[in-house]
Amino acid sequence: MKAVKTLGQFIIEKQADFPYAKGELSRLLRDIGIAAKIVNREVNKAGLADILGDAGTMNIQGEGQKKLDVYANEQFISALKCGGECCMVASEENDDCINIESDISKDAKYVVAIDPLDGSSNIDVNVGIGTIFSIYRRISTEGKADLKDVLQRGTEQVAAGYVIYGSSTMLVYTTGKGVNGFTLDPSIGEFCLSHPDLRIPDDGVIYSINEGYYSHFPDGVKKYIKYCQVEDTKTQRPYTSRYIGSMVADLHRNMIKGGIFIYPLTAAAPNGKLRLVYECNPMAFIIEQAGGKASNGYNRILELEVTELHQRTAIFIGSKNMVNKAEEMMACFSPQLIKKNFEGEVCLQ
Ligand code: AHM
Ligand code: MG
Repeated sequence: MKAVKTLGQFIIEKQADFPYAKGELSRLLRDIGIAAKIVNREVNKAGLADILGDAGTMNIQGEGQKKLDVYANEQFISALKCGGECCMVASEENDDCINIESDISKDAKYVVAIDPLDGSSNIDVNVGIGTIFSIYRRISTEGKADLKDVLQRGTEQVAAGYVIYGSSTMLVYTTGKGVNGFTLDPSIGEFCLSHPDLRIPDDGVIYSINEGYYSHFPDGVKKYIKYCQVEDTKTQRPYTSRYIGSMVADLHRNMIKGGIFIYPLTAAAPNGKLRLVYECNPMAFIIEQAGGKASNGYNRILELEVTELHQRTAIFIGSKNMVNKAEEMMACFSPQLIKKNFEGEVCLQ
């Protein structure tokens, strides 16, 4: 019988790769794993416990918060506070960064950016949802950690990961040395290594995009969608369209099977919908570490300048050759032209 390796054992084993590491990052990852298990327990009870539906509040982006959004946010923040390895948290659900001012956290080296529950619109209908997290080393040297600690380029991430609450619950993470996936075994309450050294195929046959917005996409995106739909046996086209509407679930599937996920600029969201700091950068880090590619259509996501906590971006992410092809088609239409076209459009919102 194959020996089981838990997330905790794996993290300790990997710490040996960094001889001068003091175990802080390992403990931080462990804290995130614990919070993920607590959130998973509630997600699994959704429908039984009074946890479905709207919380009756809005986040800074004007999006209605679900009860589970709020619950997950509280759980992750509380785990990070109690763990003592994180001095500041930035969350999709909070307008500003949260300084952790406990005695055990005062010398903490790390800041965490998090989307506690991504894919909120799927919460009430038993469809896969996720948590996305990104870890940076604090760069400010005096006083409390501040905004600049979290406004670092994606290339500066120390670790990133996601949890997918799906048909089974998985935690997938990278510290810049490949990607590993752990499945939660509910019988022992532990994440166990199930997907060592995850690699995304260079090519795929799945494209994932909300085609309902087709008429409001930039021309380069329309051109790429048409390319996906054209018959060509050599490149296995037409491709298959798969879109769940939960970035974590869509990307997890595409990472395993090969595919591209696109959330472009649209007339309704001229700066993109997805957030750079706690959605796109961590996912880009993971996908690149798995051998894939992530771009805003023109430039590498991880190199984009970060100026705002809740900054949005377009994203084209997944199998390397598919993203290259999409970029090739975007190159025919400059970002300036896209903006100009949007200005002439009727806004959806
Ligand atoms: P959320 O963070 O409010 O849940 O929104 C992010 C989600 C992504 O998971 C998903 O890819 C996208 O929004 C779906 O948006 P749309 O419904 O516009 O296709
Ligand atoms: Mg989100």
